[in-house]
Amino acid sequence: MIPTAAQPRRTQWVQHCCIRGARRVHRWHPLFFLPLALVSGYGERMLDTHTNRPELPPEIARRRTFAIISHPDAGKTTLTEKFLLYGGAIQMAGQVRAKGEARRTRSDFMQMEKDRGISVSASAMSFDFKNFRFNLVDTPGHSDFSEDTYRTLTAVDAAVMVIDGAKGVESQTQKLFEVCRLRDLPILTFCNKMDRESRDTFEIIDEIQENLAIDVTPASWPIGVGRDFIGCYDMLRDRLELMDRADRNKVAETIEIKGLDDPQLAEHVPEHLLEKLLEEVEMAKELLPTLDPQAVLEGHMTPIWFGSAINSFGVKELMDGISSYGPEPQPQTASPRQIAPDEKKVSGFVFKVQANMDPKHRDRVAFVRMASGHFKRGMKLTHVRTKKPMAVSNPVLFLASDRELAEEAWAGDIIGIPNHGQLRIGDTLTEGEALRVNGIPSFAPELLQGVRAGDPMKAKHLEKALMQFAEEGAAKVFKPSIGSGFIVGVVGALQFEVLASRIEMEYGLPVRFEASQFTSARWVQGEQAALDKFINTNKQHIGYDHDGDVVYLTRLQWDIDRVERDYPDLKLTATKEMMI
Ligand SMILES: Nc1nc2c(ncn2[C@@H]2O[C@H](COP(=O)(O)OP(=O)(O)OP(=O)(O)O)[C@@H](O)[C@H]2O)c(=O)[nH]1
Ligand SMILES: [Mg+2]
Repeated sequence: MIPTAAQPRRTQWVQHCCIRGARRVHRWHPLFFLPLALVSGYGERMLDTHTNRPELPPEIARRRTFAIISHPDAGKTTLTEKFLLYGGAIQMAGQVRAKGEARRTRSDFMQMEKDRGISVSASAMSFDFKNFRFNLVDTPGHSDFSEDTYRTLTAVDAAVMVIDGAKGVESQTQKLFEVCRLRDLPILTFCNKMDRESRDTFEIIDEIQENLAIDVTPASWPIGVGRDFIGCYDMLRDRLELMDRADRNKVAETIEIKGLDDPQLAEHVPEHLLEKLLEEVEMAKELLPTLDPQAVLEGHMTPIWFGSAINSFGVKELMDGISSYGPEPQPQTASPRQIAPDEKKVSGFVFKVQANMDPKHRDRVAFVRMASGHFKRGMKLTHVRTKKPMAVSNPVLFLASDRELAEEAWAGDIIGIPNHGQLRIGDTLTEGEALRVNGIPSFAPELLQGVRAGDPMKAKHLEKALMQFAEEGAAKVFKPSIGSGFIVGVVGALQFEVLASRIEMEYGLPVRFEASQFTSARWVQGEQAALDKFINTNKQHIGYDHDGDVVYLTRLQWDIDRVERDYPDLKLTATKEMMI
């Protein structure tokens, strides 16, 4: 064994793992000592989910609904593009790398996303891959938009966590991971950008295990890094996947081999890389847990694939992994009872609303996750919040940047329902039963700014635009009871920029955001008489949100404490429950 630079560190790691590994084996991996091939059953569905739940109808069982999450810039949108490419949804993936006009990705549909090369809003896409139907949501990584990402996580059954091979587990990855854990979401990991100088493979795996407290099992093992990166050894199927650097959209070349001592390996892997590969794979097989499908479904273990999204490398293996080890549509928490995906009756809930998504269709679309049943176009569903019937006559499926009329949808699918503002985030649709899906988060607005139209004559137009964004959930909008203008509340500063850009693009209105005299907003609830008295004595602090609900605006925490003390009959809250 030739000592390498990474040797001393790795030895430490080995010692550290031997101790921990032994513990892990007993805790999670009764199958650890069985040959890998017997355990994994990769490729076919061999999952034994050990539950008493009846088998799902095949149409539901073939659905995989997941979000792609990570720290900004790890490559989520690029990966989404390649998914679409392999799913046959688009001919040629757009170049995420190109900024400005040249950038034309399918999931970043807003102008600002195209200009800046960052995602500011979650977007859904449906496509077939082999026998499976994937419903994928690409999420923004920037924390200023995390409300959107957190809501998305309520609508999916699993998450693909993307890690930048050079950066490892970053702050936002950690936060999002915690949210997934709260919801017990299974997580599959993709370590991206292996074509660049990246960290030692063991180090990356260890960092995930340590920081996120989850078992990591390598589904593939990278061969070389940076310029030397030539592909991966598929740990689940014992074969080589070699990357084609010349053609970014080309599917990797697969070479079947018979185990690690197959002489064919030497024909494809240069000597200096082969030695390291053999040593590392042997060590990984010895020290790291073997893939346990049940532990993945329970969220205790994450399989990791290595690749390079921009070079389309490792993506297909990840997709196979999602098909084989990702969960089927799961039951949905709701009150007064849980909703099972195989219930005959149709139900679904709104987790996102987006206006003016496409300049060709100037309307508002509610993103609905189907929770149960087999939905058919034209069905009349009950809008539980208002108890009104709603004929869903033109639901859409999101296909790449286009939409197509959805003739049907099954539990697990994400469809769009165009509407005129009736559908709000958190709303549930059923065939009559008063079920309400709960747990959709709402963040307190942390930054407040005043907003004015560049042209004072356009104040009415501005009001319309702001109300639209408030209903969409993109911002909180308050109209102070004294004076003119509006106050906008958001979670992160970048949201102001997105709003300004959208108001200009979508409504043709240049606007100015400016410092506001207020810094905090609290919704005020209570008996009408107590509320009226409060409003009358605090006029200069009172505002109304887009629903006409009363909000107390101030810049002092002291004021809030005072109101709470002086008005014990009133309740002040930093967030407003979306579902009334
Ligand atoms: N070298 C290299 N660059 C990549 C790879 N994948 C993505 N990138 C680049 O990384 C940058 C960020 O990629 P995106 O896909 O926009 O990242 P994202 O995670 O969607 O970013 P946000 O949505 O803003 O959080 C782009 O410039 C990509 O071209 C890769 O495999 N190798
Ligand atoms: Mg993105």
